[in-house]
Amino acid sequence: MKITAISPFILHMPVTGSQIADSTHTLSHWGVVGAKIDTDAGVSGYGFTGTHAHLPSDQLITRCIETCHAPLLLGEDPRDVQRLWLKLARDPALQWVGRAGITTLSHAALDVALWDIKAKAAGMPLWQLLGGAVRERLRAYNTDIGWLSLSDDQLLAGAVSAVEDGFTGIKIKVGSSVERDLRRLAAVRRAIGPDVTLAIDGNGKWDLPTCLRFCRAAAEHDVFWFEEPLWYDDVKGHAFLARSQAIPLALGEQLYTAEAFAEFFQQGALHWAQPDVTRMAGLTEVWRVCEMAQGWRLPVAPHAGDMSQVHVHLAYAHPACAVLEYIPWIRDGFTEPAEVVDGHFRRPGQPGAGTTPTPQAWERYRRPTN
Ligand code: 0YR
Ligand code: MG
Repeated sequence: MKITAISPFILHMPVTGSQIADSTHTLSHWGVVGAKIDTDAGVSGYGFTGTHAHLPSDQLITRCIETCHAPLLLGEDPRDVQRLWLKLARDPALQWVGRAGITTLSHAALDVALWDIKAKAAGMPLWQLLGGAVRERLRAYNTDIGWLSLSDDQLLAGAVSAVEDGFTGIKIKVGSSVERDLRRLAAVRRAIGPDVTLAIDGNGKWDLPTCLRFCRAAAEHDVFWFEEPLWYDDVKGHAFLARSQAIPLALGEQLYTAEAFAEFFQQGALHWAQPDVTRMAGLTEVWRVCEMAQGWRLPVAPHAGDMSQVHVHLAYAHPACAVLEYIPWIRDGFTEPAEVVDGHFRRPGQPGAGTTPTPQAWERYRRPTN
């Protein structure tokens, strides 16, 4: 089998409501930015990274796909995913300009598209190709009810209705002010009762003293994890925070490499690893992080840059993945949407990686790639 064409694409799909905000970003659309890879066998694969739908920066990614990475893949056998991963990651010219950033996001999309082809060619859903399912059911947690842009009333109504819908876990955003966030955390815990897991996500906004003050008061609400309390790369700060208070720490959605995760593991600076196939160089690199987490006997909760279209396959196949994030923004744009029934992700049945867009989404959300 040979790769015959690589076509970049940009889709901008609307979020729930008109816009949402966390501590650092406000957005109205999720960017699904990636590539379709065609082969001489009639099989096509799709892969994408996730962005905040900022067209000029999305076009940097599609340009990297088109002019830098695609020429390295044309004519190759797409099923050689590990060899092709190395070919892209270790290309001397690209390594010089970026071991993280645009080049990695481009690589992420292409690596997933290759896995999609390999699984489709094998006639299997990706989880099966990865070794088969290690669990009967995969627990979902809902993030889409917890945005900082929601009023207190909206937040509480959303949390209660998610629990009524069957979710046994939710996550709310923090990082506005300690007082407001503590008030909302306490109110949500009261509304959902003691049995639902409740995580919080700071998106890297606060400094260490603010986190210490917040955690002292937050601990009584049984916080499942505190995600990205500090700046993404601050290993020392997270290591200190992990040791000085009781709430478990989660992070990784902004880390690009397995080496970056290795540092956090070695320093005891995280409890939950949150790699993302759309941020790291694809599933190939994220699998390494899952293996590393397993070695440290720590759980993985993949981050929803792909809105769980691909991670649902990973999480059914890898024993370290304990729970998966649910945000329904883009699911209807795919031929097999990530679907939660009774608080658990349905196991995908279609061959591939879950990345094939519907013709309707293709028609409706497409934006120019240059
Ligand atoms: C909005 N999930 C996250 C969204 C979300 C972000 O910036 O991208 O909140 O990806 O942190 O855990
Ligand atoms: Mg997060």
